[in-house]
Amino acid sequence: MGRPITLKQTAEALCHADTFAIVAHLHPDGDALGSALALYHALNALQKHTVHVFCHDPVPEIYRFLPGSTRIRSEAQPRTTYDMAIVCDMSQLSRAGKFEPLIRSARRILQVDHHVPLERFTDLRVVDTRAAATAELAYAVIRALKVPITPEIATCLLTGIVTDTFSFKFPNTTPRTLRIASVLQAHGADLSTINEEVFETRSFSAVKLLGLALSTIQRTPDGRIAWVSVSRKTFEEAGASEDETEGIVNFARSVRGVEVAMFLRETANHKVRVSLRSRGKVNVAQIANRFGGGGHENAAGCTLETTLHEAERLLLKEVQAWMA
Ligand SMILES: [Mn+2]
Repeated sequence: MGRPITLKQTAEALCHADTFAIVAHLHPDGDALGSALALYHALNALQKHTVHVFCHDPVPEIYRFLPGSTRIRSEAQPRTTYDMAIVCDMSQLSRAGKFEPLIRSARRILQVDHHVPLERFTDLRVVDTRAAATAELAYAVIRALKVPITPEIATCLLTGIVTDTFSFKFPNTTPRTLRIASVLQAHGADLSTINEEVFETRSFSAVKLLGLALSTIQRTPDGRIAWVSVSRKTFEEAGASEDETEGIVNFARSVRGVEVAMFLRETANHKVRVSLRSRGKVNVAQIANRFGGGGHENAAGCTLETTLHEAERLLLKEVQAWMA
């Protein structure tokens, strides 16, 4: 498909378009929302005619502090053809949920992403798997547009970086990550407030769920795989919703000797969503891909259409095969 697109060409394509649909992936995280909203603010600064932001799911409570979060639309839209759709933090268009047709009908599509590529749906791509967060790439795009970094943009982008690096603790944090973060802080993003909002503020039901979830922890006899499972019953007991499970997988990962951690939860429509984390050599993106999912080497996810118990069995078998 020809040579990779440069940031300059990306900026030109953005300048030529006048109506935009920015789409974050379903079950959004701070990186998807932060990147999408930063681009939203930047395009508004360029006085574009229409800039809409979409996400299949409502914005989780912990990300409602993001400037512009109330502008995110999750209702299906009447048929409109946008000059450009910008897809943030997703490697497959199916991750856009109900907004996939809206993206496909746009005149051009720009992909801004750092996942292992799974599907090639556009020629206009700012994709780099070495970036810790899509927010790093959104930052590069905004710089190429020569839009000033306002405190709003800085807050959105730094939230993306903080979310995906687990506050600079994951090995995806690079010198470039820290350089960008320092620029964002200098432009008005408040690092301690972001950490407080994303990691240190939970609802009562989320903490209750955390306790119930952690009591289910199991590990293999060799201690290299640990997992936590949450059934519908447990969600009901805690009075918690599916978007209140953020970070639970990291507790399983933190157990000494664990190389692969899994977090399984039963969804309302009786599927099983799985988060995978690894420490060391195991590439969990490849494991997730076996089940139709994807992600990064050390953090990935997938959804299985089966029971919780069967999902545990299938995943364990797959992870053990990869570790053998
Ligand atoms: Mn991301």
